[in-house]
Amino acid sequence: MRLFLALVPPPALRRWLGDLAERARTRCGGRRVPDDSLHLTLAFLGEVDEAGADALASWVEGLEVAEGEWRLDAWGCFSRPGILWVGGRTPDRALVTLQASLWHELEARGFGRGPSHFVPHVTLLRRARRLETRGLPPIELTWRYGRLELLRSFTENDGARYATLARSSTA
Ligand code: 2AM
Repeated sequence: MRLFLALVPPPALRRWLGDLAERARTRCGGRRVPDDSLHLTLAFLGEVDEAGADALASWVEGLEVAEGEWRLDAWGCFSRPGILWVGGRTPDRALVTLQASLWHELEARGFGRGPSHFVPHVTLLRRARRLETRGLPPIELTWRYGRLELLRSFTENDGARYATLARSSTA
């Protein structure tokens, strides 16, 4: 099964992000990530077997993530495959530290190395036809987080869907 570790936005923020995604879609085209699939990927793990998934779930349930506030104030894009996202003007230091500490542990668990450059972002559109961030509305949002999730990705006809396998503890 395809697994990844992510932060999932609280409901009110999810609605704001969904609204931004719709406004971006009318301008840029492409496919909107459904509101209930919005997330910030911290570590993409790829294919993991059932025993590996169980071990990861136990680990995640025992983790305590320091609470933080992520300021979302910038649009960005990755040219392939037409990804339009929201994130911070500069990578948030607390998130970069969290991502690095997760990968430190994942490496010890045999998951290889994490990406050399981590750009915290929330993907709003995939396969955008017009990858242009000028003219999109200004963003000023705060994401208060304190829990991460182990998610499983399923590919369906209309895109990916995610299911939560485990959540970290609250501090
Ligand atoms: P992104 O949308 O935040 O960019 C679940 O599949 C998530 O893992 C995706 O939303 C994507 O993050 C990230 N992902 C998918 N495939 C990946 C890959 N091959 N390498 C790194 N991250 C990937």
